[in-house]
Amino acid sequence: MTDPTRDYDHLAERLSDAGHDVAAVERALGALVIETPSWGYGDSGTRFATFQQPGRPRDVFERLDDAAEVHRLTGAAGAVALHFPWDQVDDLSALRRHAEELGLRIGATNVNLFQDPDYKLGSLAHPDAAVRRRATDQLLECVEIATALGSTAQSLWLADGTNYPGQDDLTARRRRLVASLREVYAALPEEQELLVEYKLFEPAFYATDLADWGAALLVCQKLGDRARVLVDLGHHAQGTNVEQIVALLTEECRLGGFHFNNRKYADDDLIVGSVNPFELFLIFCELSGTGGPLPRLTIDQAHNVEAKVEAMVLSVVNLQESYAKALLVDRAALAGAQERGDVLAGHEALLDAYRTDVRALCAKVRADRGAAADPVAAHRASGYVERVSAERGATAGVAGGWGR
Ligand code: RM4
Ligand code: MN
Ligand code: MN
Repeated sequence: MTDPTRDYDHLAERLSDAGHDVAAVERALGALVIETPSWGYGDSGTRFATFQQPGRPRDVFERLDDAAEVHRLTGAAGAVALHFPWDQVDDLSALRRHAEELGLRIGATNVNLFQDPDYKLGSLAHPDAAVRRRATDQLLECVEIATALGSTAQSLWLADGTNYPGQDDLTARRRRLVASLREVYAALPEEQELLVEYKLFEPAFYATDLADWGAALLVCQKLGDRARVLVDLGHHAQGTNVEQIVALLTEECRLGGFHFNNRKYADDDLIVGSVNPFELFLIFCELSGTGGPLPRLTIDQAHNVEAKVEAMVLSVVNLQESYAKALLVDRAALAGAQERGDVLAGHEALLDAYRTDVRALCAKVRADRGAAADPVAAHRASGYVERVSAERGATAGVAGGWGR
């Protein structure tokens, strides 16, 4: 972009001429809220190595500071999802206050039911009733934590499953899981929803208890209206049509939210939109197609080699741009083509929007909100990383995530 103002003027004029309500698109874009994950700011790695980042946050307060920096730059990241016990503190009200002072609110609370040695064979579906009790109590405690923090969602990803055929009874595991979740759902305050995430495999290699959207949806239907499915972009088999899952769950009023990341092979947790931007656009086409409110949109990333805050900023920017493109789909042309059975015209209606360079539009929306026109460049120029590196020290602290 050479001259952002001129680029914007050209684009706005072209879009208006094509019949778009540019002000309405800008309003929708300005209202986008992305939750960033506290666990995405600490060090994380693969099973081979965890590399320490300069300026890595030492605790959840500093993770919130980093999240605030992402929000300052993008204007669209005003909520932070937390993970417990990774983000455990003695004084929850101090944590809530810290978030509010930074202009943030607490997003979904996630419970970690996968690292404790007791959970080796599962948590809510564990064969031993005592372990199930412990896991259920931990989740109930997280419901109370959420209440104290003003969070309105309990987000649940289970590592439960088996590695070998015959290791456990598949039907019995499902019954135990449903029974444990019924107890939690019954204790859920009105203002909280239960988001049920699924994942094809890993850490269980033979059978995962909640392996796909169907398994998650069936459990949600057993629990009640406030139980909804959460889609994580890294949790499907290769080739799965995720946008169709979005359409289906939206239609059933069971799409609770998204965990955005990107992948090439498995649950790679890469920067959003880095590998498959067209899929991301198609997902936003489905999310915004009904005209209803967007579900909870969260980033779930665990970078190992890229700079954390910068990677998060780029993810938010990529989400803004995908959403902007989806808002530019000529819905009337699309519907007309579909009615006429004009296959390529329908496809072109999508491609037209996808190929629009929306960067100047997004830059304008960010600048209007007091954020940065070019957030990555602004972040690099701000000296933020250098400043927090000096404050926090190069090696001090413990990661709130995989790096522990
Ligand atoms: C899982 C899943 C969960 C996240 C953990 C850390 O793969 O995506 O959402 O909480 O990782
Ligand atoms: Mn996830
Ligand atoms: Mn994941």
